[in-house]
Amino acid sequence: VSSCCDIETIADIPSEERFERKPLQLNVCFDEPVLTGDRAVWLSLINEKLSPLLTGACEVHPARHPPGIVGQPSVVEEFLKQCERPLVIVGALCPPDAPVVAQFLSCLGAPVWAEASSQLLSLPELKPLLLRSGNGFVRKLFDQGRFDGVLRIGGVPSPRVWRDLDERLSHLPVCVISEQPFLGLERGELVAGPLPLILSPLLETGSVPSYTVAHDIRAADDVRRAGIAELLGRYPKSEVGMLARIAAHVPARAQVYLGNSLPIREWEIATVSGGPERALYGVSRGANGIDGQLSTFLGWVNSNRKPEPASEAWAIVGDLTALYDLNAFWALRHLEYPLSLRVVVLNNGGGQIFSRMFSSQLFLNQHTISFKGLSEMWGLECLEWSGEHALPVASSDAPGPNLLLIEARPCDTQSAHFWKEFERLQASA
Ligand SMILES: Cc1ncc(C[n+]2csc(CCOP(=O)(O)OP(=O)(O)O)c2C)c(N)n1
Repeated sequence: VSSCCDIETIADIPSEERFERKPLQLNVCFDEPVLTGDRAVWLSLINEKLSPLLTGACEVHPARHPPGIVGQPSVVEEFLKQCERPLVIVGALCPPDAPVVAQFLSCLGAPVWAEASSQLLSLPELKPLLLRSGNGFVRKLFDQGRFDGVLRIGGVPSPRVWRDLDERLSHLPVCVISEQPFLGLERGELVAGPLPLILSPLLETGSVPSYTVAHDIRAADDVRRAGIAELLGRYPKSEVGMLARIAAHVPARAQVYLGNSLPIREWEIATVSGGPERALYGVSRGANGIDGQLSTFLGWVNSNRKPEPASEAWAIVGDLTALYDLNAFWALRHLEYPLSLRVVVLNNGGGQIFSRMFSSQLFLNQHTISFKGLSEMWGLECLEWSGEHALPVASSDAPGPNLLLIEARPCDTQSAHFWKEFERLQASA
């Protein structure tokens, strides 16, 4: 996306904004419920304002990123001065920014809840700070009043607890340090710009206060983490259990792309006992379309650092997501580097993210499609994996771009048991 802007009121719809010749994504958030007259007004205004862009009649200029930093970095210092027990939430980070963020977090010493897309989960120096037992546990800590402020670093986090900060946790102060000028909430302090420009001066001037992770929080997280590891071992054919087995198989420094929908949420649980060391993560979340994700994966690996010999790149996506991009492998011939590509389609027979949101099965788009036909279409090796045996490996490890499609079919019963016990574990005292 070449340019971003926050559209908070109708008057904010940009009329002069100009975009580079690149895909443009507009996220328009409506207050719920959306079926009011306002929606029609919005739609017609958006249409009117943006129609020049859609017809190609707009002038094309380079993107205008805000120069330097938006907001005062001193806001971060002020925010931290007011907090005795902050929680740091780390969303998506650009890989080159991860070291300075890790240094800042180590210095700060506060508990950290990081998404896989933060690139931080496997850093040994952060292990004592990371809370790894999931959304339910963190929500519980909020309910117990264990945090008196939230510092977000990086992209807008996907877990529910982030949105709670606009709802039942709206009394807690929030400060955001991000590359993009988006708060992702209706409130809070924002300092936006290149993260090293914001964080390095704080580190250099010694103005980062020092916190600790409370012993009982550390202990409760460790107990739950061990409990989750035990569940993963007990239900190896559940969806998360199979993801954990995949994670154990992915080599260090591999590129890992997580696509919609559950794999993104499940990966953090699946790697509680450790995932691939120093993996490079790319993530495309539910707010984005589920379409085009396999193509995105191929484009992403092609644009990443030149891989080391025998380097592997893994994509893990849902079945509907894969079905929305059947033509993706066309791009294989354009890959510039020899890579071993592993595309795992987690075939749970539909969009299971909706199974815990809606009572009607209609939302799931259930099916019994097999992905063998897709591999035949593109001449790819395809292996089915029901979790009964070890994860299958490619029959040929010949150098050069090669792609193995793994259709993983989790066991519904084991998945149901896993989630039931997982939720019980989260809720435990
Ligand atoms: C183009 C597009 N259509 C519909 C959606 C709404 N949507 C979000 S997640 C999802 C289901 C994804 O299913 P699947 O890839 O099988 O993953 P699972 O939920 O099983 O993990 C859908 C349809 C979307 N994000 N983009």
